[in-house]
Amino acid sequence: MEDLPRRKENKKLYNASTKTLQIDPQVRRPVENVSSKIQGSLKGKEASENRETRKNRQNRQEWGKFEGVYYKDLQTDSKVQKDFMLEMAKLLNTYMADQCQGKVKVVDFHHPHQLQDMMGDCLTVDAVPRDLHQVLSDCKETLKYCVKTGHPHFLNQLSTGLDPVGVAGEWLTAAVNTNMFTFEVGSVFVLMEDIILRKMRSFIGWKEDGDGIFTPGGTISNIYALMLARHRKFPNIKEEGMYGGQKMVVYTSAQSHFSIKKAAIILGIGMNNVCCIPCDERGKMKVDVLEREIQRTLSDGGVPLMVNATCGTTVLAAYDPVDKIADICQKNGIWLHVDGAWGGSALLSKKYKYLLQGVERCDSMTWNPHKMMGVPLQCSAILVRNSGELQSANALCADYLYQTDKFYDVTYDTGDRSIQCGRHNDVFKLWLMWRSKGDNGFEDSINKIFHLSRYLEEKVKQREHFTLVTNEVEGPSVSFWYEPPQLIGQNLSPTERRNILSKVAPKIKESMTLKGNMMLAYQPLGDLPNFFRIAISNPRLSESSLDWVLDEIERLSKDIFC
Ligand code: ABU
Repeated sequence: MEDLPRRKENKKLYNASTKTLQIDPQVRRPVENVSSKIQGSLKGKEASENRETRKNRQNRQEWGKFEGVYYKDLQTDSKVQKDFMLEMAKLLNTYMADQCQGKVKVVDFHHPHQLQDMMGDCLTVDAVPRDLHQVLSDCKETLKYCVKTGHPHFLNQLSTGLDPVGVAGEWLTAAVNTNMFTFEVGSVFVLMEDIILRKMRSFIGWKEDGDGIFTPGGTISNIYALMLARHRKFPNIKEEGMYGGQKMVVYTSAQSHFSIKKAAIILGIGMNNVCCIPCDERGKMKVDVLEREIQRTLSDGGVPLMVNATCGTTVLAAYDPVDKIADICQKNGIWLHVDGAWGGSALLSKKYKYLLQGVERCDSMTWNPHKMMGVPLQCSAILVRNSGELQSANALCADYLYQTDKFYDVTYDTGDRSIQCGRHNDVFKLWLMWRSKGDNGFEDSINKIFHLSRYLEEKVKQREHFTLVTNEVEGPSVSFWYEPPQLIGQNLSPTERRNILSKVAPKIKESMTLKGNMMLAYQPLGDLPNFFRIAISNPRLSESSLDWVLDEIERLSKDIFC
């Protein structure tokens, strides 16, 4: 891949006389410039073919033996298959090692159609097969543009890091390529799922048999919870639908995840019947308001269906007071769901499990090991206190799949409790990591993640021009504003200051992404203007890498706002 001309990245954006931040049109639209340069020198298909030839030349020495060797040869020659897979393993191993050691950039960002131009023929799929040399080159080229989510400076999401055992588990899962719906094909993985779900339930504090299933992410887990709540209250909806029923109301904090509203939409409850309870300054649900809203629903003739208590909100990582919410749910006979997608893993730590105090009183809990436990995406579980509820809500007993006259114990055919038919095996990588780390290893990781977040919180407190959004950080996410000194001391009204502040984080984010050396998240929250969020889920991070991130924010800001 030739080095393309880089765009001019930063311009002075603050206009002191008008007290505004300018959006530089050159920075906003770099793509056309770069792409027209490419197209000016090399035209269309010819250009793309030339690029492919160049790339092939570079890779020829490495993978020369695969030239003229095709997919069909993989199927007939076991040596070809073995050599091909070994080359892939080498490629992926280098990819993982380089990013985890911070040897490469976090991202080599290009706008969509720029990337399309650059990758050229690597992206098209047509009638003629490519040889395996090309296939390996395609993989290498693809990896070049992937965001390096295992890099110590990738802090953009709640899921970060790259666990080698977890990745090995995912490889094995892909190689086995089985389905989880029945024991006859899911086999040992069905047993592992049972063991891991039991283990997770035991960390919640449930002693009895319960229920659970791995799902394609926290949103789906939350949808399951609402479906179960509805099924318990109105079991006939499964057959009859919801025509003419009573209005059902779901309660969740204003800072909870949007998936609660999605669940209400999907299940026909309606997003306007999701009552968003305001939060205190730390982002925790105000329980007195919850109680009032439930009474209001009852006096209006509605049915309070479910309360969702978030343990680890998406932005501030706040934990709702589960115990107090459980009191209210118990008094009013309401299903209590805990969305612990982000913060549920604190249960693995004796030091931090207090954050979920009362969790054993909930009816269901979402817990995403692909976040704080560092399991490769995707790995999310819905855990249910009472056994049989998933089966009762979902079972259709398809007799081509879940025959009751099979020769083995069909209670191990777990698929009918799912809303899916075919289901990916998400448990093996988690099981393998749990085998290799043990409870103690996971506890150490969680403690380290929390320690790092406390360290970062302290550093943000100490640094000039950095301000924490909340002074009492609970989960391992640290949210803060950075106010460039160039903007401070200006004679700004609060509104002007707020308007400028709201543009600072997006501008610094743009700059870091184009430079490619780190990625952080930013967002507004209610009335609060944009701020950075650093969520820590990679236990391989160090204090010095976090210091570097704060330094880099200052450096980038200097370039932009000087
Ligand atoms: N499901 C919430 C994910 C949000 C994030 O990774 O930033």
